[in-house]
Amino acid sequence: MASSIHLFHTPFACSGVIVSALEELRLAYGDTVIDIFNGEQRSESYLAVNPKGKVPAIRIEERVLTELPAILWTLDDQYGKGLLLGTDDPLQSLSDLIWIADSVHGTLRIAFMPQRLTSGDPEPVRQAALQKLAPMLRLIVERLSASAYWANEGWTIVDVYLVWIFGMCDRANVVRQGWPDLSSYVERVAARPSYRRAHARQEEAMARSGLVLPHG
Ligand SMILES: N[C@@H](CCC(=O)N[C@@H](CS)C(=O)NCC(=O)O)C(=O)O
Repeated sequence: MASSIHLFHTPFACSGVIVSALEELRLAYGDTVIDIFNGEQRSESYLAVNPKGKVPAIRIEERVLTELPAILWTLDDQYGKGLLLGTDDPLQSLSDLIWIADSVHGTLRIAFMPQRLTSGDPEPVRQAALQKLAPMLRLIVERLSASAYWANEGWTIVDVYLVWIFGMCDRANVVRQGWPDLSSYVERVAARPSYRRAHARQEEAMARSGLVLPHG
């Protein structure tokens, strides 16, 4: 029997990685848009779903899951068996997802919104985050410059998360000096049918909810 899946997300935020995963697996799901740009993640009704006050959250049957790596592992395990994380070494994909979600995304968030961490001048906080981020991004771009996808065996959902990270880098004004040209990598990942369906689905969710992205 098909399971009931409901995603709480903000179009084109990191929750878009989960939309891509659901589309890759061709799963049917309902969704609720959470407007994180206007504080809806801290509303009483959403905190009842995810007390951590972040998107994404996903309800599969009666269970609510949060944290991108845990959600992706669960979707792969229950519905994909390697379709998201690859078949060669899914545990390595999980480990990489945890590193991206925790270290890379976590540090990038500080570079993007340093004012959240200080009531004083945010610039030194931003600079410290950028400095911490630099070796992580170097590791990522060097690896991608030598292979078509993050995993040797080919596309995994890790690539979708990395493409989202690169978009965030641009919004956080991370200087790409010394980086190899990643445009063909980004185009390759964005050309995947599930990515395109996920894009359309998020556009549709935006139109339905009236959400406006602050960064256009
Ligand atoms: N550790 C969480 C992080 C999720 C996260 O950072 N979500 C952002 C959107 S990309 C969010 O909800 N931001 C709202 C806020 O921080 O108030 C995960 O892996 O799912």
